[in-house]
Amino acid sequence: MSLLVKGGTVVGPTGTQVADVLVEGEKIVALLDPSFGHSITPDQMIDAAGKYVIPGGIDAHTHMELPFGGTAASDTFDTGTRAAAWGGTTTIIDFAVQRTGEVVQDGLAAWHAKADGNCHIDYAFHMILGGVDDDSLKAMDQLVSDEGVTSFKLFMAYPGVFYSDDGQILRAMQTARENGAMVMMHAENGIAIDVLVQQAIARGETDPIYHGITRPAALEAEATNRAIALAEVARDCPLYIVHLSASQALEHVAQARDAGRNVFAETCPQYLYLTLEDQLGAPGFEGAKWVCSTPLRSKHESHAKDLWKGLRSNDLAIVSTDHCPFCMKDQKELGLGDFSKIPNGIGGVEHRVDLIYQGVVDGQLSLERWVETIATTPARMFGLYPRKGIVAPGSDADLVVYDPNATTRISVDTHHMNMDYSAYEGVEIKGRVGTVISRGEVIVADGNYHGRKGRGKFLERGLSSYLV
Ligand code: DUC
Ligand code: ZN
Ligand code: ZN
Ligand code: ZN
Repeated sequence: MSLLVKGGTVVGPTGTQVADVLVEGEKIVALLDPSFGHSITPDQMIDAAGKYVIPGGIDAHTHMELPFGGTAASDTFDTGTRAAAWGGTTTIIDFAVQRTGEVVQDGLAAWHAKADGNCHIDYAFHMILGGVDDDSLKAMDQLVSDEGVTSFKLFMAYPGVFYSDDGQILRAMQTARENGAMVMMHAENGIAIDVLVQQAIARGETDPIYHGITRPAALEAEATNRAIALAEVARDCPLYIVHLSASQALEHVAQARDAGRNVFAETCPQYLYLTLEDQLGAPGFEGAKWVCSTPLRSKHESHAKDLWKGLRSNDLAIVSTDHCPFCMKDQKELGLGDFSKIPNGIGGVEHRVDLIYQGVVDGQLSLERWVETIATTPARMFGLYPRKGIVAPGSDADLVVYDPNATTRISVDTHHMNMDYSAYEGVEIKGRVGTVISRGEVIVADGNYHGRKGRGKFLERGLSSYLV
């Protein structure tokens, strides 16, 4: 089966070119210069004239079905990967969870059982360590060598749930330094945050907005700095800060990077587009829609502006979503009268490619940097390159034909995520995902869905190509 994506502007991390992209089976086999002419008669042809052809998006941070606060994230691997496909994302890296007290490999097996046969696009796993001890350190080695899981997330937040103390973090970092894995960090000082949360509740400050107010930027910055210091002590263990939201945290990352350290970070669309004031302005309990951790930051500070700058300077390498959706009904509502019981998370896996393209329209990013932050760098950072993340011969034919002249309006009425609201309701974007191809198969075209659950494959990852 051959497929020709004809006449589009192919965008890669280093430049653009008008080319016909020839696909045979699941792979890209050639990029042909149309001005030379060729006589290929493919089985299927897609006209991409006037459009961009980019590698399928890679969302390196999702939480399908994550158990949290007595409920579970509302997208299954079925609904969540289908929504991702609609939005031009053809690979996700989800977080498998070792619950505290559980054997790491059992946690991984449980995640495989959730995803197996249910995914519409390809998928891989990071592993959340719910505790660091001799057994989990040994398990880290085994996952890296045998399971294709080469990154481990630790939490400086959520005492009593996922939390690791500094000694545990240091030991995990030392192990990662030896086996080549990446340590991913949720960097917020959870011990101090819990004090602020208890004090707020005691004062009767129970509305959703107090979630953000009790998680100040200073406590994200402090934890980020501490994680960077611990990684340095672990002989420069590779460290990746997830969902970075605050300017002060970014400054610590930038400083470490300027010193040549093995420190990387991602941000998410919610921190680029949504603010604490949007949440504050919402009536009644509506603010719960935007309860996530790290929290939304104030528009009266320079966070969003600094995050865009960080994306340009590569102090922020990647945009992921931290897709962790909960419905208002029966889920966010668990926190009526007590914000600390609102399950934390925003769903956005469907909108990342569009929302970051809006950064191109707004003059924040180049076309090349758009592709790099949503596809190429995630592939390189997490050991999927060059199979994924690039439009090049030999790579998987994961392609998005992107229409810069169409518009997208985000709404709960039209999205495909299993959520009863949209965090971006009414937002309009210039640009729209057109055709989506996953391993050579057209899964979205002309506003119709042609994919199916179970076609997505588990990807064993190698080590990060960013490590020194
Ligand atoms: N943050 C969220 O918003 N949700 C799930 C976990 C996390 O760290
Ligand atoms: Zn987190
Ligand atoms: Zn710098
Ligand atoms: Zn997360």
